Amino acid sequence: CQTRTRSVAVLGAPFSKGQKRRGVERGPKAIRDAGLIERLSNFDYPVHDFGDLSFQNLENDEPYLQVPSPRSVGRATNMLSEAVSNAVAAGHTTVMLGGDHSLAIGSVEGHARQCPDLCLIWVDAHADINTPLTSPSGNLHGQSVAFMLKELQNKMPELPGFSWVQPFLSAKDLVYIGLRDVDPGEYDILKDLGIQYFTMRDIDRLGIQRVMEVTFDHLLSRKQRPIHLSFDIDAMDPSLAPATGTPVNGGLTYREGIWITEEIHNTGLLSVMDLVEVNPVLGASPEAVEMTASLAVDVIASSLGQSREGGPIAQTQTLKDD
Ligand code: EXY
Ligand code: MN
Ligand code: MN
Ligand code: MN
Repeated sequence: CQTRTRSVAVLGAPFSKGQKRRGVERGPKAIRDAGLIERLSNFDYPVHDFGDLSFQNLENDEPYLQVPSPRSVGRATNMLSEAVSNAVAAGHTTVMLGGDHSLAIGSVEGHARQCPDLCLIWVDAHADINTPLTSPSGNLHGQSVAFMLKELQNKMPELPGFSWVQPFLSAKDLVYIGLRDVDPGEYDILKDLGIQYFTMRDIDRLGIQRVMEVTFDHLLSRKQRPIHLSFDIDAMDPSLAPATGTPVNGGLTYREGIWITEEIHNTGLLSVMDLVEVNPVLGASPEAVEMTASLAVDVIASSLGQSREGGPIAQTQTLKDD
């Protein structure tokens, strides 16, 4: 995690076994078809599209407790972790296209291998912090953060496929933005661990500008550190992002979403981002899919410096080790 060059890596992760609906594995293609690479090539830094990872189908992946496909998710996230770690080591600002949100276990872990002092901004309608024991659905895309947190280590059963991942993140190094559908077990965890989070109600009350100020105060006031942005498209209002598996009304407006990503870009510290849960099979029409995928492109472009102000969009930045 030393020098960040002016280059971007795009990595597709066509994977859907962290939840039960089909189609989210086609997210990377939908986002590329909406013009991602062309959009990024307008920027004045090189863009490396590493294509899509290929995930094999695992036979005999029986549920563990009530968790479906644990070995498939374990293996896919392990593969993704390697790929993200390599991309970061090569000096790229890395963009991971999902796929479902269980993939973040791999992308954040791989990022943390190169940048152990990273902080995590999780933009989502959901907290994705169930443990296999609190989860109402069993789905691993609703549990990703629980695998990362050191404080939850003794609450996590050993899941087949996950022996490769050890918790690596502290609760204080995480901020949520956009929450509006939190399970009872998740609420207890958020409160017990004192995690900083902003629900949609908090955004209504404070305004998105203040929310971002407090976010950066919380994560960056002691020292500058690399940011991992994990952006679930269902954070956005379903009127803007209908093609997703678990839509929840009352989400971020377009301008709130773009404010978040512009402010993250402006820190100069974005190191890896995920854009997940675009499911082209769930759109009610081709237009609904196109709208969702081009919103994903806007969110990514804005995170990487596309500005409503115009002007130069890319700067070389250097992150120094401690
Ligand atoms: N909290 C619910 C569960 O754990 O099943 C729903 C999780 C949906 C997760 C989405 C992708 O962010
Ligand atoms: Mn999510
Ligand atoms: Mn979500
Ligand atoms: Mn800039």
